Amino acid sequence: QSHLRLYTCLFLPQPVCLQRDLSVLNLLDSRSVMGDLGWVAYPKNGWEEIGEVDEDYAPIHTYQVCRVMEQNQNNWLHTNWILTEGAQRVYIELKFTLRDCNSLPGGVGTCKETFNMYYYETDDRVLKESRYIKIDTIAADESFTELDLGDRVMKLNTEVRDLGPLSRKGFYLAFQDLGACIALVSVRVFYKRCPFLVKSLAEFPDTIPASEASQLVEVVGRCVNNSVPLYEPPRMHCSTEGEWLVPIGKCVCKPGFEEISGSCQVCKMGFYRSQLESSACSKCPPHSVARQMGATACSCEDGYYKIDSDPPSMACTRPPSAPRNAISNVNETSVFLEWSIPVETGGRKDIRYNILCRRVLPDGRGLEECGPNVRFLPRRLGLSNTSVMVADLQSHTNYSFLLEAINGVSELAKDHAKQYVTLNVTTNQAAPSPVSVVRKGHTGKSSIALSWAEPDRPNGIILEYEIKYFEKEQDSSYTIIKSKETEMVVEGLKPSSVYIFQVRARTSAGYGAFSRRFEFQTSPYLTATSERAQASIIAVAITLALVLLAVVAGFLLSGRLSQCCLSFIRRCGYSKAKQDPEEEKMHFHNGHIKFPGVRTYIDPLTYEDPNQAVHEFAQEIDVSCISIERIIGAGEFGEVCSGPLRLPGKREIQVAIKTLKAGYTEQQRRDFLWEASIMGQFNHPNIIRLEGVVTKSKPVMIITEYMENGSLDTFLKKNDGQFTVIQLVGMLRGIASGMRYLSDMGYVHRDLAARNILVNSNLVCKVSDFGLSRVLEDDAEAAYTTRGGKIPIRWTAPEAIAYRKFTSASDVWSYGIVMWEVMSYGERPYWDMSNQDVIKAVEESYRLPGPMDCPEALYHLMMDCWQRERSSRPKFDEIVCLLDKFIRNPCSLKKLVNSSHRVSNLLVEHASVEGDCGTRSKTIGEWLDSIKMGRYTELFMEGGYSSLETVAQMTSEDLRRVGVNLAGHQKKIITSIQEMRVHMNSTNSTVNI
Ligand code: ACK
Repeated sequence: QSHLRLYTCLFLPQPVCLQRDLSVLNLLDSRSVMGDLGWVAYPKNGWEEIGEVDEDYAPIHTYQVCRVMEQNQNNWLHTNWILTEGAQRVYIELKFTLRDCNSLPGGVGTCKETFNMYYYETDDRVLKESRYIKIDTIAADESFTELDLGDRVMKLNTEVRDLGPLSRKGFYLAFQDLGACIALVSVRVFYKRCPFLVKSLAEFPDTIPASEASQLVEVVGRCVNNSVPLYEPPRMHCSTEGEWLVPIGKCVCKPGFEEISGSCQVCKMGFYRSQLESSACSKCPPHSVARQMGATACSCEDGYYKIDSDPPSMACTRPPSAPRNAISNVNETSVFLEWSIPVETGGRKDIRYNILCRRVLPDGRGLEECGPNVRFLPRRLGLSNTSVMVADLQSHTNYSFLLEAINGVSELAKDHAKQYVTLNVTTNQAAPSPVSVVRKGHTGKSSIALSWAEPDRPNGIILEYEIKYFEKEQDSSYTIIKSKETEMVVEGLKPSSVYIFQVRARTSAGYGAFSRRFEFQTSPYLTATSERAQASIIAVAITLALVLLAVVAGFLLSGRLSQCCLSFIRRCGYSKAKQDPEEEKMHFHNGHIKFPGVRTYIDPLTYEDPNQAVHEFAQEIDVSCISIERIIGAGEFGEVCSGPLRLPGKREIQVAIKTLKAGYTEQQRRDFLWEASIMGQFNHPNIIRLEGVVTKSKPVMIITEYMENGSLDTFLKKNDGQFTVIQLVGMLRGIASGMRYLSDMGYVHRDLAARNILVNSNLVCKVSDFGLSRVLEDDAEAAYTTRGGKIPIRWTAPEAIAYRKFTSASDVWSYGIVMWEVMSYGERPYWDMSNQDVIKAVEESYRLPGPMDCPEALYHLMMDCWQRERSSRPKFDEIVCLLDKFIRNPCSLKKLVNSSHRVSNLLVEHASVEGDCGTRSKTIGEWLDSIKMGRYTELFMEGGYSSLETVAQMTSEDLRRVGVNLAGHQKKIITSIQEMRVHMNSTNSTVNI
C-alpha cells in the first residue's frame, strides 16, 4: 500500500521527512492542539495540565498525576467531545511515562502502576459520567525510576486500543488514576479508511471500513471521463485496515479515445479506435481515412469498400479484375473450363468465380441462357477453385461462357463495371444419356418382359439398346442381349429368382452409360410363355455351341490357339451375347492367372481353420516380451498402442500393438486375426511389417513395426507445404513400390488411401490396413452403394463402384487419388461434394483438378490413373519406373500444373542421370505401330507431323484435320499423346522419324 502514502517535508529546526498515511485520519491529536485542550480534571487536585516540549522542542500538552503518597485516589481526566466522522471503529494511541513504585522512597503501599481508560458514546455534548464504559486497564511496558529522572531520560510507553462498533456521532474518553505516577504525553484518536483511488480508469471514493475485522466493504467504481465499464462495472473491496483489496472488472476508454497516463485522450485525425479491447488509437489502414478526431472507424476512399465482417484493421478493398488464361476442353457434351486467378484480387482473399452459360442460337438469332438441365460441377456460382465441369450440354451446339471473378465487396461495388472473360465452345457429338426407367411387363417362370423409354438426350438416332442382366449376387457373370425396340422379353431365367437389369442406348457416337440397376423377380409358376422360352434356350444353346466350335476351329487354323485358350480361360464363368476385347477383361472371374515362380498371396479363406492360417503366416509372441507404453489411437477392434518388443536374442525394437477388446465373439477374433494372416505373407520395405501375434493370452494382439509419423493424411495436414517436391515424389514412389509388390502377389487392396498409409521417421511410406472388413465397416469413408456393399467412393474406380470390379487397375485409380492427396497435403478429394455427385461427375469425365503447385508431369500421371478404361491405366511397375525417372531428373517436375510461367521452386537438386523405362517409341511410325494405329503413319507425315515433339502438341481437332475420323481411334491416339507428354517432360529428348 505504499502508493497510498504521501511524503511531506516539515521544515522544523532541521528538515525532517514525514510519512503521511492517507489511510489514517486523526480525530484528535493532543500534540497538534496549540491552545487549551479543554479537558476537564476531577477532582481539581488530581490530573494537572503541564506544558512541555517534545524531543524536537515543540510545545506539547501533558497531563500528569502523581498522588502516590495518599490513600484512596480516584482522579478522572475527561477529554472533550470527539466526533467520529462516521467511523465505526476508532483507535486510541496513548504515549505516557509511569513511575516505578519500587523506586519510590519508603515503599509506598498504595502506589499503582496502571491507570484505566473509559469511553462514553453520545450524539450530543451532554456528558453522563456514570455511563462511562471501561476500555482497558493500561500498564506501562517500561516504568521510570529516580535514576531516570536524574538523567532526564523519560521512558515513553505507547499503547494503542481500538474501540467499536460505534454508532453515535461522537464520544468522550476518560482516564482514571487510582494512585499512580503518570505523565500522559499525548493522546491521538484516529480511524482508518480506504482513500480515494483511481485504478484501471475507475475512481473509488474515500471509504470507511466496516467495524468488524473480517468484513470487506464492496465499492462500485465510477469510470473516468470518456471511459466505460468493460463487461461489468469495476468493483473494489475496502478492508478494516484501510486497504483496497480484490479489484474486479475495469473501465476502458470509449471507442475514439485511448488511454494515456490514466485518462482517456481523443484519437487524432487519421487515427481511429474501434474495439474496446485494443488500447491505443491506430493509424487508418490502407485506402481509408478518418477526417475527424475521435474516429471509431475509418471510412473507405472512393472506389474501395469494406463488409461488416472485415475487421476494422483491414484495408479497404475492391472487386477483382477478370479471370485470366481461360481455356476450355470439350469432351462430347461436357466442357471443362479452367482459368487462372485475376491479376488484381482487390486486396482480398475471399475470391470466388461465377459462370454464366449461354447457348448460341442458330442463324445469328442471339444468345439464350442455358436452362436448368445443364449441370455444373461442383457448382455454377461461388466457385473457389479455378475450374469447373459443365455437363449435359446439347451436342453439336455453340456455347458462350462468361467467367466472372467476385469477392466479398463485389456486391457493394455497384458502380464498378463487371469484368468478364468470355469462352466460346462448340460441343461434339455425344453418346446418348442413360435410360432413366426400365419397367417390368409380363413375368413368367423363366422370362420377364421389359420396356423402357428413350433416353432424355439421345444426342442422335438410336441404333439399338443393350440389355445387361445377371442373377442377383452373381455379378461375376452376366449376359448382354440387344434390341432395336424399347421393349423385349428376356428369357432363359431361373424360376423364383431375382435378376438385375440395366439398359443402355447406342447411337453413331457410341454407347451411353447403363441405366441404374432394376431388380425384378421371375415367377414360381410354369406358364405357356416360359415353356416356349425353354425351347428357345435350347435353340440358343445349340447355336452358341456351334458358333464356339467354329471360332475354335478358326483360331486353330490361324495358329493362335494359345492366345485363344488364354482368353477362353479368362472368360470362363460368364456369357455374353457380344463381346468386345475390353469388356472381356471386365468379366474375368475373381481368380488370378498364376505363372510358375511368382509367389502369390493365399486367401486365408482357403483354410478350413482360420487359426491355422494365422499360425502359418504369423509368429506367436510371448506376451512377456511386450510392454505397452502408450495408446496411440483407436482401431476397429480395440485400442492401438505402442511400446518396446524384446525378443530373445534380438535387439529391442519399438512396435505398434493392435489389441482386441475384451468381450469379443469368436467371429470378431477371427476377423481381427485375419489381417495378420494377410500381412504375414508380405515382406517388402513399403508394406507394414508384421512382427507377430499374441493369441495364447488376453488381450489378443497383432504386433507390427512402429511408424513414428502415423498415418499419411494426418501427417501431411500437420506439415502443410513443408516438403520438397522430390520428398513428396519419394513418398509416392514408396507407396507405388509397395503396391507393385501387392499386385505382383495377386493381392487387391481395395482401400488404398492416404489414411491407410503409415509414415516412419525417415518419411518412408508403407501400405497398411489389410483387415477383412476394411472396405466394409472399418473405413469411415466407406459408403453404401446401391448394391449394398460399402465402398470409399472418392478413392474407388468407377467399375468397382458400379459392379464391384476390384482389380489392381482399380487400385491404380485409388493410387491416383493418393497422389492427389499427397500433392495437396491431405486435402479431401472432391472437397465437400456429396458421394452421389462424385459418382456422377466421374461418370461424366470430371476429374480432380491439379493441386496447387503440383508439377504437370505428376498431374498427367494422376490423370492416367483415372482413365475410364481400366486397361488404359498405367500398371504399378510403370508408375514406379516413371517416378524413378522424375527423381533422377527433377527438371522434369519444374513445370507446374495450369500455368506456363510458374516454375517449381521446391526442387533441391538437378540430377543429370536419366533412366529409360523402355516405353517410348523412337519414330512416329514405331509409335503409331505400338498403339496399333500404324495405318495413320502416312497421314501424319503428309500433315507435317514428323517428330514426336510436334505430335505431342496435337489436339483432337488436329487429328481430325490429319484424317483420323473415328472417335475411338482419336481417343486412343490422344491418350498416347498425353502419355508421351509426361515422358517428354521427364526426358527432354527429341526423336525424329
Ligand atoms: O494417424 P495415426 O497416428 O496413425 O492414428 C492411427 C491410429 O493408430 C489408429 O489406427 C496409428 N497406427 C496404426 N498402426 C500404426 C503403426 N504401425 N505405427 C504407428 N502408428 C500406427 C494410426
